[in-house]
Amino acid sequence: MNWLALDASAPNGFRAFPPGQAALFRGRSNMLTVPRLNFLRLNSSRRAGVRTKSARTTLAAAGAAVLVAASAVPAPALPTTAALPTKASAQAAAATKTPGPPSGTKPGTSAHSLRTPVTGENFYFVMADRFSNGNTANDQGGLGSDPMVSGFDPTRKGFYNGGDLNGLLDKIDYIQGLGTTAIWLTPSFKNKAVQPEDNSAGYHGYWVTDFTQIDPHLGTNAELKALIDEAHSRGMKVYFDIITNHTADVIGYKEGARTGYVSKDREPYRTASGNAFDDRDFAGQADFPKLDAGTSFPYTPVLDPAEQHLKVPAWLNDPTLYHNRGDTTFAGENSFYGDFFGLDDLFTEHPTVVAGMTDIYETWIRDFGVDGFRIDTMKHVNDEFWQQFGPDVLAYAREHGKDEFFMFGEVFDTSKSFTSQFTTRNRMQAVLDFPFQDAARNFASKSQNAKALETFFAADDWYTDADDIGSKLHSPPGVCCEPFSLKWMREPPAAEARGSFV
Ligand SMILES: [Ca+2]
Ligand SMILES: [Ca+2]
Ligand SMILES: [Ca+2]
Repeated sequence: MNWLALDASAPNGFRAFPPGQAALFRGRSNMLTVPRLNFLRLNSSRRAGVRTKSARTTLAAAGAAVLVAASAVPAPALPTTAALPTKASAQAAAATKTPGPPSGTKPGTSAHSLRTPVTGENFYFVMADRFSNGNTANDQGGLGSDPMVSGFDPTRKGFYNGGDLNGLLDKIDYIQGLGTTAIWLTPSFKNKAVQPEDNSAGYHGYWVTDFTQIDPHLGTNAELKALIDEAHSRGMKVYFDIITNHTADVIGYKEGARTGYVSKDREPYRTASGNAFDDRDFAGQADFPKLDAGTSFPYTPVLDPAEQHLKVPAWLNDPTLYHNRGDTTFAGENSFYGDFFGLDDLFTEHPTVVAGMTDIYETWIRDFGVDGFRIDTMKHVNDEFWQQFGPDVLAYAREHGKDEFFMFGEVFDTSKSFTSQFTTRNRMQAVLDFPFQDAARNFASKSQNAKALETFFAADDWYTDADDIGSKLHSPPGVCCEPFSLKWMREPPAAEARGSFV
């Protein structure tokens, strides 16, 4: 399929990317006018009784793009070098695509903190494995020629195709030439190369076994450092796509693999000495009860002897730091506690997990200067985890000179009453705007009345939280600022100012 991205400079507001090229998701400032243009065109045509299929189609396609991004559906084969623009043409393109300042920073007006510091960024969202092969020596990840071991098979979409960080670095002129100011990498840590049960490989990065190392198929930590340093030297940022909810499927159950979910009501957690308790009563707390793999869980976690020390850091090899309740059906309690198709769901209520994940990601900030995180599967992790992780990581980043450090979560849900909880109660900076995606798509491709869009825009107050109060005291009337809880998904009320990073 082609990828589509919102692009104010394109005739219809969208830009299509040919197969094999990663999508460019433009930052908010350039996207703001796009929905309005489409809405106006559609509305005027409806009055005239003309079906505006193209507007609905393009907007719906843009909405679909985020689902592709979020679930890391494979893109087609890698483009050849010849398919990419030359440095000269890229630079020429850059000259016409460099974004202007956010409107809130016009001379004479107060800076609009909703739009700083990230809103001026043009993101290039890229899966290194599908971008460009800069080093064929790493294609098999050092695991030999058998695709079911190495995970490398460029003829199959579900396997590594050969792209790597060197390929990104080689073509950074091209990426910058598109007007990119921030590169957003899909998960890039070392994965379990192949999960035979799925007949697929970890090219997408969501099956992590080592959170301290770049996947050998993609390169080395030194190559990542080189990429980030080069990006920084050009004034570009680099964002990581990170996971705290689960690791690769390494733990099995004595009772059987990928088994059905067992609720806490049916089988409560038990302390190492066998007493039932509710983990939520101790979430994030130092007095969290001691657990035992043999007595604490509804299923008994077991490890293949060859994989007992597979995960890094070493604390991840402790099977009591996982929920061990069987597969999720993505509903209710099991949405938090269940395994995604066998992926080992971390016991994110446990203080050891909170501290361990915080340390992992702070290390990437300290040693590599990463500029921010897109956080995967946020809605499948308990509130208390985010309430500690978010402020701690943000404070750490700022202490290490990353004044514009920014995290945004994937809360795959279309209800503002739910998504907003993560930026209010849970103290995270931002979430991706799936409610907007849903509202726009319903209007654009499902023939829903525009009234639903109006209702959507009118409901932004769900995102208002305590740190709005102080900022408003320092802002001119009508300007709503959130210096800490920057919510780039939430725009001022005026419809023409709405944009969304779908
Ligand atoms: Ca390669
Ligand atoms: Ca979970
Ligand atoms: Ca598992």
